[in-house]
Amino acid sequence: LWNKHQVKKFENPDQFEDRFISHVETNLGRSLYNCDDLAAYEATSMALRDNLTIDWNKTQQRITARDHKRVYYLSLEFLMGRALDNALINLPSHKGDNSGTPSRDTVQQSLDDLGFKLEDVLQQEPDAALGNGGLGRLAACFVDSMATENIPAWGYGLHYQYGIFAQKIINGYQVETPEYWLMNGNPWEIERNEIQVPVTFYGYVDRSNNPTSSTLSPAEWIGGERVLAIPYDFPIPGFKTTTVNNLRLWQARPTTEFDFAKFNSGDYKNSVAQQQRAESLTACLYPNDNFVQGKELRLKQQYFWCAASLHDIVRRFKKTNRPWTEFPDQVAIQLNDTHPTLAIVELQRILVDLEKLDWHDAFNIVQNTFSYTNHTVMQEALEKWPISLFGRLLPRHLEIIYDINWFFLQEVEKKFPKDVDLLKRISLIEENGDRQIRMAFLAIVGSHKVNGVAELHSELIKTTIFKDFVKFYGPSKFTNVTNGITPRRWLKQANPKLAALISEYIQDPNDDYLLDTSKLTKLTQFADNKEFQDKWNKVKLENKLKLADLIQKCYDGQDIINREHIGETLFDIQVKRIHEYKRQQMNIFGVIYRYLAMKELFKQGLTKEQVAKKFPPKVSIFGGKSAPGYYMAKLIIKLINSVADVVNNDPQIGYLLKVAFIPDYNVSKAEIIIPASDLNEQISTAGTEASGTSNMKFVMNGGLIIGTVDGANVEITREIGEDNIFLFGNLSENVEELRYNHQYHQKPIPKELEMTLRSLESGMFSPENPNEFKPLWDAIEHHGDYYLVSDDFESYLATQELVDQVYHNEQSEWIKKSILGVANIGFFSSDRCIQEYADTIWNVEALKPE
Ligand code: DL6
Repeated sequence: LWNKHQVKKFENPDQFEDRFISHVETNLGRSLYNCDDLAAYEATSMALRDNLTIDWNKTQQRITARDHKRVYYLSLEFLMGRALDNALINLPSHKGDNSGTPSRDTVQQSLDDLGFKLEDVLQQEPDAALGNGGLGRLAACFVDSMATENIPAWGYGLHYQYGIFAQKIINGYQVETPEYWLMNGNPWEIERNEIQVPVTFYGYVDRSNNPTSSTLSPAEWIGGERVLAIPYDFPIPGFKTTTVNNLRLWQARPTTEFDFAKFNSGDYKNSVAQQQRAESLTACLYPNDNFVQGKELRLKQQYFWCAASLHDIVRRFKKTNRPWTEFPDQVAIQLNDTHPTLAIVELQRILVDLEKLDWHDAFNIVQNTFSYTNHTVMQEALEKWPISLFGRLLPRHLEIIYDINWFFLQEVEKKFPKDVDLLKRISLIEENGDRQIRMAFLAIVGSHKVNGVAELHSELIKTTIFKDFVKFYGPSKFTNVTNGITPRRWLKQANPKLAALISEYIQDPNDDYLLDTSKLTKLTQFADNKEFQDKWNKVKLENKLKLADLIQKCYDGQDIINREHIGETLFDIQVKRIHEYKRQQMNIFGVIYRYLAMKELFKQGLTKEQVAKKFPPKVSIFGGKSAPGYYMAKLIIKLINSVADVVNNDPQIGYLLKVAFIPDYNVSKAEIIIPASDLNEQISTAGTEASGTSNMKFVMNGGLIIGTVDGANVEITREIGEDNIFLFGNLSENVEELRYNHQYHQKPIPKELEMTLRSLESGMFSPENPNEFKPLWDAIEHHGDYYLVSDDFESYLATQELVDQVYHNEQSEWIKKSILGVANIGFFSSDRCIQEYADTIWNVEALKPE
């Protein structure tokens, strides 16, 4: 009977249209005559989700039937962006396939026939913005690649009601507004009410049944507060495969144990208080990037998510009836930063307290199961939790951490007897002042591999923050997996015209290069080809016009960019979180200097054409959010907007220099912004940006980098050649000494920077309050210039001059560099990363559909 009634995927445009109409009329309860773009988006998404769900079921059955090892990727952030276009790109048939199966183009045609424009329908979807920046978007690229590479994998995260805030710019200042992305429901998620995992907090540890009273023996944790974790599942399609993986996001719900006593006694408010508290647990994403705030609610989020995910993972494993010793053969858990480190402790608790394993056998299983990715060396981003808070929330987990530490320190002592300083430095507990748990250290001890995210970063962690661990474990526990991005979204979806041009010239009508990005090297032969260069340039121009439209919309219809001159205007873009270490302040200082220098030339009587010779047309584009409590970052945003106000309204300057700040930078805006760049800024202080991933996205879209020798810029240079990137600035090995010098010697700052800072002081950009930007110049002149702006400013300006010269005087050279960048960026596909993780860390093989 089951076979007779098998649910079928739509396989041709006609069936797609049937499915679409059926969703409109039944699920949405609308008629086709009363179907707007939003309903069309919902019905299209549901039709596609139907197909994906069928493949999802088959994928899961296949994994279970083969008893195959699974990977679990634990990340507090998944910055997914929009799902519909991504699902369309991943539809099974492609150009050259005559099977009639709908491709993105045929769905577009069907929608057209039904009276809708795909472009408008796609716009209806809000971004799933459940992340802050690079770390969250990396997780999104990874789930895409794991499905594409047929790795049996699940992502686990939280189903925040409010993702990252929506950024508004009011009078030049960032204002945060909540964004309820689930306002219209979400056709991409399946709420699974049949699964409800209880999660406990607070309470005490009961040892009355334990004759030894040792913390190493099973104990009972009597929790004080209980909530339920409900999963929401998102199908994750792969490219050119029917593998569909799962992203499971947990949402907190109150238990049904409603306090009737309080209710009956008329205490209505308190009878529901606990219910409300439960729901607030997963209400909001913490909006900090590379910074920890140390709030109790955040720790609760972390435990809630780890406990629910592990419960799920263990339940699935137990169904195999294998002995516990085989757990690491069946399960690999990757910790995306230290946020999920509690999973290590929770698994140890499950094995010792619930499954009654010997403590050491259990910890052996734990270590062989987990691996940890570090994403930052910055002190302010390394998680530490005060013992007092931790012990109150998770009393049994604290005991387990003490035991892990006890055995670990014993091993260290054995290997390095009497090195008390080492013991202090390496302990999982920081003893200075308020005692705190060092989560990164716990993640290292509980894992079998630790990786950084670019070569330079992976070396840095070994010589700085984790130096003692390398001394103890030896270097082999530490490895590198350089980050990557999915070329499906960041080339095909974001830049369809460039993708079409590439597939035409490298004669790859089926887009196989999106799976094997080494095929992009075939572009090298066309790097000097005039016809190809012209076509390349035309695509760039079209993308720049699209971005000009977006900017115009952001500026309420004011057309900042002169379209007549757009072809000769260099689009110089820096989009990323606003952070002092990423140095948007240096970029805007550079813009100010350029403006002042241009004004000086005008003052000397030069004509516009003469000024343009020295400072050719350029638009400096910024985008990015600041953490709400990050004063300096917010001031940088204000400065950018204030400079834009002055420069954009200076008739003498006109189209020669414009500045734009695009509010509310997110994934779908990035898909418009990145393909339009000529130049992109990757200018972090050397040694601070672990990898960066927008650098890869820009190069994949034909943008050239101006950047420091930092993060993945180093390997990008190696891959694309140093002639095709504009590097400048001090190297990471000199940073410590430069910082030291700033503290102890007054070094004169370069005259260009001096001129810039004095213009700020004069009130040129803040006439009502000349002191408004004081903290920015003070940071450089009086507070040690921690981010070394004064040390890199001259070489930054000199390199910008070189950029102008090549862009304007050697156009063909510029395009050649752009083509060679794309040709050699293949290494940075996230498919390559996932293969490296699978081979060297997870020990898992692909499981291909038959
Ligand atoms: O690895 C992804 C991404 C890197 O590309 C960035 O360079 C790095 O800053 C970022 N790190 C974080 C760390 N935050 N925490 N926690 O977001 O990771």
